This record gives sequence, structure tokens and C-alpha cells, in this order.
Amino acid sequence: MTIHRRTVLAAAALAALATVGASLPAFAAKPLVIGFSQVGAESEWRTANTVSIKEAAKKDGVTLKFADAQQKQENQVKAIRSFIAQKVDVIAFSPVVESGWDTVLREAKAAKIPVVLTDRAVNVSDTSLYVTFIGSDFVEEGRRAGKWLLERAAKTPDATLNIVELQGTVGSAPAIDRKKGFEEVIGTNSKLRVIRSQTGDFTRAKGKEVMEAFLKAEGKKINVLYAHNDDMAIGAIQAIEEAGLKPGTDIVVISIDGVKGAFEAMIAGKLNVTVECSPLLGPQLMQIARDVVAGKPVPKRITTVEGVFPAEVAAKEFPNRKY
Ligand code: GYE
Repeated sequence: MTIHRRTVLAAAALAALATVGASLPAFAAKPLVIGFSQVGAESEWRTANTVSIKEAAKKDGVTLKFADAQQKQENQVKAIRSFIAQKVDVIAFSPVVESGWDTVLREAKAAKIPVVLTDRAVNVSDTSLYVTFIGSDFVEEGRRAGKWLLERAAKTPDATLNIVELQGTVGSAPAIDRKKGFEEVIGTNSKLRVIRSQTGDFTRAKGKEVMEAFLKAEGKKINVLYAHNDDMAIGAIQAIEEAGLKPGTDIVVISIDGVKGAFEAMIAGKLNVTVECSPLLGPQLMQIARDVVAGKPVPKRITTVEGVFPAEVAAKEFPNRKY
């Protein structure tokens, strides 16, 4: 082999290495690391939300450090502190309640780790403590539930409708806002009165238990149930049936989320309407996290687009539901 040939071969080998090298892991961008603190597993909605986030991370090659807080704020604070200690690239979380986040978010800011809120908002004096909030407009969801009832009430203009309300977790953004939006709309019709309102903590078991107490206290006076999520409505439907009444007929049932269980209840004639709230936030979260780390500007608020599904369309829509 001549010197010249060796040189050519060596150059070719080097060129080949360079091409291969570009796709070798050692040369590839380091995978993004996101620490995510989830509220818990209290509802069908939450389970779908967790699946969406885990699947999106997997699909995008993101390293996800996932912590389930079992509905406790103190667990979320601990998780966030551990993400700071681990120096993750982005911290994301769905805050169980709105208040009490200032200190830990200041710690994240001091560590220069961007925070993305998903699903639920926080109440902090300094909004620079988080980069963006991706999720639904809960006040609007409450209004949509109220509007559906206003239209229904218009068919019986002389009747007074007694409403019982099952609120979500005390102090959580969806409980506060869904109550507010609903009240704002039904307040325009003096025939619509909320006679009882209590928390059912977004779970089926609690929804059933509180509905049993409502039925004991108010019995047949109850015309409408407004539940802040489908799971509580489904629990309450059981309580209504056990009391010998027909949910969907004797008591009109309105709820929020639009999970499959709600569609099944509508098809069975036991639930009258569900206002959609999408838990499928995973892909958006991954995109935003990438943009934030790349230094791209992101909107402070990203609102999910959603609809309203009355029982009449349930059977037709059921096959299209993704959660
Ligand atoms: O409606 C409920 C869940 O924060 C939007 O939390 C979410 C709510 C959802 O437990 O089912």
C-alpha cells in the first residue's frame, strides 16, 4: 500500500466516523429531564392525565421523574425540593390546591429551574415564579354547566329548581372556579337555587357519601345535582338509585370532565350532560419544556380547547373518546 493510498483510506475512515459520530449517543443532545409532581389518582380524569404525560415523555425520549403526591400538598413540596436537588431541567406540577406555593417556587427560581404548571393554577403574588400554565379554563367550564341548566330550565319557566352541588377538593383551582362560573350564570334566573353545597373531594366514594347526606336532608326536594367532576356524579348516581329515585329523570345530573364513565352513564340515561375538560396535556407539556430549555418565548397561559356533551349525543360520540 502506497503512502498516498493509506492517506486516502485514513481520510475516508475519518469521514465515515464523522458521519456515524453525528448519530452516536455521545454526540447527541442530552435527553431532557422533567420532574413532574402529580396530584394523585383520585379520578378517571387524573389517571388519563398521568398516562398522557408518561406516554408523551416516552415518545419524545424525555427522562421523566414522576412523583404521586396522594392528594397532599406537603408531598408535592417535598417532590419539588427533590427535583431541585437532582437539578432537573424543568419542573412541572399540577398543584393540588391554589395557595401556599411561594416559598418552594422561590427555591426553584433561585436554582434557575423553570417551572411549568399543568392542569391547575396557583395563587402566588409573583407570577414570574412559573413560566407558563397549560390547562383548562375552569370558570368557563362552570359557566357551560350553568348555561346548559338555564336552557333546560327555560322549558319549565314557572318551576323552581333546587340544586345540590358536589364541590371538588377544597382550595383547588377547579373547585373554586367551577363553583364561581356556575353561580355567575344561574344567578341570572331566580328560579334556580343552590340548596346544599359540599365537597366530595373529586372521588366516587366521597361523591356517593355526600349525596346520601343530601338525600337524607332534602329528599325529593332535590331537582338537580351539579357535580364538579364525573367521578363524584357517578358516585352520587349510585346514592340516588339506592334512595329509590331515578338519576337523569327524577334528579337531573350535570357534571364536568367527559371521561368514558360519564358517557356510559349518559348512554344508560343516568347522567344528563358532561362538560369536557381534557386531561391529554402530555404532548403540550413536552413541547413547552423543550421550548423553555431552548430559550424560546412561551405564552404565560395555554388554554385547552373543549366542548359540551349532552346525553343525546353520547352514543354517537362514545367511540371517539380518548379518555
Ligand atoms: O376535573 C377532576 C380531577 O384538576 C381538572 O381534577 C382537574 C380535576 C378533574 O380530580 O376529575
